[in-house]
Amino acid sequence: MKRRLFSLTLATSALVAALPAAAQTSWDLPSAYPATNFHTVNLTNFASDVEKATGGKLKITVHANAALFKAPEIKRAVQGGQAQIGEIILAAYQNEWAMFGADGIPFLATSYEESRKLYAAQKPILQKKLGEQGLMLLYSVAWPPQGIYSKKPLASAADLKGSKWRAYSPSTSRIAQLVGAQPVTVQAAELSQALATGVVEANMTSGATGVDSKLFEHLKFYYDVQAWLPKNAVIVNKRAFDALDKPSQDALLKAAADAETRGWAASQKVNTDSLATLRANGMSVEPPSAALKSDMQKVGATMLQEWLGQAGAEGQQMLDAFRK
Ligand code: PCA
Repeated sequence: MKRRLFSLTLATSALVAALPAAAQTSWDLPSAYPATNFHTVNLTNFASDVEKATGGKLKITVHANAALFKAPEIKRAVQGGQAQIGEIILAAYQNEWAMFGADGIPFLATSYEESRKLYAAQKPILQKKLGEQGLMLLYSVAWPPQGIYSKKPLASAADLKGSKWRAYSPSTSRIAQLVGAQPVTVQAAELSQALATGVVEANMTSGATGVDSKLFEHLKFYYDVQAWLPKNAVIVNKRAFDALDKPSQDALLKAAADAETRGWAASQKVNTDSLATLRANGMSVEPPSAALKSDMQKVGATMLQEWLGQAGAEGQQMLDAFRK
């Protein structure tokens, strides 16, 4: 009896000692891109804003470069609560719900201005869907416009036939099929390695990822097609959010809104800077020929029809809102 009382006292004092620590919440934030990537830099600043605004009550640790979860696993990890918060690329989840892929359709929205309009049209349904999945959208930022990297010069899409094409989403795989290339899905964190081992001869991505993954070491041609601007989104597990006190929730939402503004500006700047870096590293950076452009536009038109077939009335409504 005495002994039990003793251990009870011990347990109580342990609990008291743990109290100040329990008042601090620590969250893990998996992201799939390198620490120097503009999205990741923005995430790090976001985390530090949150920590400052909450007086250290909410600490978010950013795990860059797919170190905690691989890119395609991040969404499920946040849904399941293995990570409280995470950054995903929406277009990668198009097979789960067509609307996630709206910003991955070639030539639907090709400039920052159009991309913002598309985001505005997408946002309400995105929030609703994520809400149903026990998630919340905190903010979303576009990647720079996507162009074609190739080992060989491309006069038209026919020159892509048979080439090994790296994809990061269902739509980038579909492009490969439509131009007769061989799609292989490789996440950004493994792209350099895939190039070094020769499993990739062409791909579509941004200047930003071209610089991150030093694509100029293996692919000498970049065609600035400006085909679409896919978005990353920072999502939080709703239960984790609800467990925060109100001031911490407000601080998180405020920091997210600031990060969104910062991120879009950074994306635009990185676009210009990274194309210059590609050139400085000996890459040919040119607009596509008229033939290559029109071939890719045809691919885009096919994919928009296919996407509408997948997305149904909800997709059409979003498209109407975007085009208004
Ligand atoms: N970079 C990411 C997605 C879009 C982009 O510009 C990647 O290549 O995986």
